[in-house]
Amino acid sequence: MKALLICALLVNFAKLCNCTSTHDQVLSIPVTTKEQAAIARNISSQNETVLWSPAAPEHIRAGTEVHLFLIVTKCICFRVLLDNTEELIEMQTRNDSSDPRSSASYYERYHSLEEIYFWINEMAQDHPDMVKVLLIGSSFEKNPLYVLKLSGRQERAEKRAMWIDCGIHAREWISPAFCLWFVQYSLNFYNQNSDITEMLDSMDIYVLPVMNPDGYQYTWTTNRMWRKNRSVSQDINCIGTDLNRNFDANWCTVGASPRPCDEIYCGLFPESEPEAAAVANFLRSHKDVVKLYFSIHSYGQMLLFPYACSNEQVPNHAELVELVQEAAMKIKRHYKNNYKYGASAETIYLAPGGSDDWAYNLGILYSFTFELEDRGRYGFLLPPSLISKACNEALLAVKSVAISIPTLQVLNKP
Ligand code: 9B3
Ligand code: ZN
Repeated sequence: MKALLICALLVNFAKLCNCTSTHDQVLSIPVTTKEQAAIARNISSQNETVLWSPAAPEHIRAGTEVHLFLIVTKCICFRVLLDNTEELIEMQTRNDSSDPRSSASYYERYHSLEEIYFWINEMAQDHPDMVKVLLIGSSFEKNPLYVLKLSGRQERAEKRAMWIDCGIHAREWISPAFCLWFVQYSLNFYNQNSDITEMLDSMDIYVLPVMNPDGYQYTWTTNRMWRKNRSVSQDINCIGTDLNRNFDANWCTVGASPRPCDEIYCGLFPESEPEAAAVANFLRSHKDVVKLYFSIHSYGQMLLFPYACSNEQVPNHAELVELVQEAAMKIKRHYKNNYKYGASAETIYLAPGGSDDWAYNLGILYSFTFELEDRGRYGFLLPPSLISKACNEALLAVKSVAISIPTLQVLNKP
């Protein structure tokens, strides 16, 4: 039934595209189940439709024949972006634990939450001199939040650190894939690649591969397009808070929603969610050492920095522009790909409660959100064959920014 409705809407839009027949239509929808009734209620509340029968959406029940008038007033063109989503999803979940965790091909696949936990264990076992696993908290459903602490072998008096989190948003699968890629690359290329060696010798690197484990698991089992965490709010009908609206940075103002059913629901209060609270507590207790913060999202190809929560410019705006501009130039040179860059509010949209803004206000003045590929075709469903390109260019950007931070460079002088 959902398919039928969407079908009907698409046929309508198809006509709109060339504008030869812009006539309105009335659909007759035989609603037979509760779920169908919910979908019909939802669609009949849109501006582009008028419910002819019954009189109001709340009267739609199983057994109701719904008559819906589709209003066609404007020309809207569209092209089909993806018409094989089921196939793509199947491809992405196939053989998730078949390759050895040390093989290159392991990093060119997506992995389930359970597999990522095995991977974390194995990294710590295989590299006891460079990797420690820290438990910083647990999710709403009591999944552990593990952070990998990577350290170079060089002893140094002054400890500095950098933080990377992945997987705040469940459906952005390239993000946890990047954290795995980053850890593997750092461990393999320490003492081989000069940037990685310099990074690990001048700072500890904390990596949280999946900030939203409940949501991530849910995208594997139930709904590939889930974004939020899985906490149950007061409103029994709707589940989940947007963790990137739950931090204490102009919390729940324009760009976030106080309604639990919305994708950008901000939660009951700042850090109401255990996942956000765990990250905030860890960073608060390490704020004197953490100089650099990265949060990895997709998609859109953007290198962003604060603020998202206000149109105000941060005091070191010009310096941050320089850092991401340099990184974007390197991506362009090496991978022929265009990344946009700038302050979030003007580059993407005004949005409060984000982790990077909160980290910035805590005093981490080099704070970034990176939006990785897709290049405009697959969206969240980036095929495994494109993981390596997406991760390599993001890695180049992280390295570029990290080795250019002045406070860290000073430490590298003998
Ligand atoms: C949003 C915020 Cl609140 C932020 N501080 N930085 C980036 C974004 C964009 C991401 C979001 O949460 O909507 C894009 Se997926
Ligand atoms: Zn995101």
